[in-house]
Amino acid sequence: MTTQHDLLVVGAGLAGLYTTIHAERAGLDVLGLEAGDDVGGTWYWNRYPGARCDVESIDYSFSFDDELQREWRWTERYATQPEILRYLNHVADRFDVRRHYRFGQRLSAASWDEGLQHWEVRTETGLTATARWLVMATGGLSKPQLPDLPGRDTFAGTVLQTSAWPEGPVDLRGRRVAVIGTGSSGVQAIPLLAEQASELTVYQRSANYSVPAFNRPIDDEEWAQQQRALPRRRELSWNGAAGSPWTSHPVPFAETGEEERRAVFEESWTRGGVLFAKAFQGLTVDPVINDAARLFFEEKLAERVHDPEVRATLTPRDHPVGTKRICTDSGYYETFNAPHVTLVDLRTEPLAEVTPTGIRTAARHREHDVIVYATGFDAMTGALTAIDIRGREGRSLREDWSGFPSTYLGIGLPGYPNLLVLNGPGSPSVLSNMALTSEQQGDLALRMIAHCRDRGFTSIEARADAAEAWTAHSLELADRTLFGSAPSWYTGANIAGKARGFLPYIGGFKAYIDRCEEVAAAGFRGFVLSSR
Ligand code: NA7
Repeated sequence: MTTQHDLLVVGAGLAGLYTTIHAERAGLDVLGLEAGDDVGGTWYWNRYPGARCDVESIDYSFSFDDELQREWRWTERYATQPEILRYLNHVADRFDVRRHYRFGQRLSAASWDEGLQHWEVRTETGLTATARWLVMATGGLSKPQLPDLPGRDTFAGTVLQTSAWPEGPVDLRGRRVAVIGTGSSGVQAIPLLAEQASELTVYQRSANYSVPAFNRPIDDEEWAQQQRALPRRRELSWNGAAGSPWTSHPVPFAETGEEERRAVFEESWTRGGVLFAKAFQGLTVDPVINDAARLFFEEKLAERVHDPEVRATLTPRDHPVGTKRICTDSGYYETFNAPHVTLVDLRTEPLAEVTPTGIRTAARHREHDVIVYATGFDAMTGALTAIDIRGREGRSLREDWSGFPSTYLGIGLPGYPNLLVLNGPGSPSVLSNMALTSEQQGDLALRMIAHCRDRGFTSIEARADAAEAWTAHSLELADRTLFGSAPSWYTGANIAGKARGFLPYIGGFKAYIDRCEEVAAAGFRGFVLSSR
């Protein structure tokens, strides 16, 4: 039986949960569909050892409910995956949101019915439903990428993937473990895998910049202090470029002397992780500042890795600092000082094939009992193009997005009325704190719906020219930075055949909010509103 609703929300991660909670409050009949068997989104799937958020726990949490903010006590500066998943379960319980969801329901198709002015969706298990509004809260990093390596499926040992890690303990003691991939996931997992494995071999294609998290437990005193500072911290985050309270050094790089520069780099280093890229304004724009950051990083690396050859392999060569997301680690580089850990440089020793017993490179064969793939995601578009989405006159999103995706503010797609994409390409979300961007995106979607309902419109659709202009603006801003020179998932470079271009909006969270507010205040300028 096909059920009928006002709104379908796909996904039960941060954005989906927020939207569903607030849709109910707005009096909408909402059905949530989630591929996982419970809430959590990213934090449901990515259960690999060492998985942590690289945004501080106090910031990476909902701000919409003061009691929720006060009652949830984070235990560490950077929360682990289990703790974030517990938090999202707490949110789901507290706002009784699960009753709106059907779990274990992965969307396979969605099509717009122009006559009935609604979306009809189907899941892989055959569930069907209709609704006037379809909110896609499917996540920016949720379509895993498993490389098509020769012989991949012949491996007779254990195959693990960071983004689909099994529930419950995985015993790797005494086993010869290989890891392919050294992005954030690999960098977080490797130190913990090394603690268990008898031999750990890391196959690295590109070296990344990784900065220690300087993680620590939050004691009662720090917690009390954080609570006192929270209102101000939130205010700074909502007005900041990345949804967090941190800002760059107030003095421009060019006006600082050597000593001041070192002090600034040192301070931002000890802030930890991705915050290093914020040391100076323009660090990811100006090659001179970037190079100074690179030299500082390389000095730190020399302190962390003893063997000069291993260190050289771990030194990033293919991108400026911060133009791929800086990894936030806990003992990553130090792991390579251990005698049972081997680093294989796939640049000099390309991977030839996976065999039933291990991995063969151009140089030799190595035996493994376990292969861990930490090979990333088809970011920002992959979760949507995996679904057969059909808009007006049967047009296909998969086809439309075989080139670079054109969106209006990330949320609106020309040709797809009432399809609202949260944290989509053209939004700043993956460059920002997802907890706050999810609130902003959920609100924007619900405001668009309310605007239509209050005025008797049955559909809202981004105009093609508005989407083109927004996308061109977004690409133009990215062109002014060093980001385009990095072969990253931000630009689609990690997926063979994917159209290249900087996918997120780089103008900053606050600038984006301001633009959304202008558009909303002008009656959702740039969208076509109609009634049938
Ligand atoms: P990433 O950052 O995309 O990293 C994937 C890693 O896997 C990266 O080192 C890739 O090398 C490597 N990779 C991918 N395909 C291959 C093949 N075929 N052979 C060898 N190595 C390969 O994904 P993560 O999951 O680590 O992190 C994603 C985001 O999640 C992160 O930025 C945070 O925002 C949270 P490459 O660099 O492409 O040469």
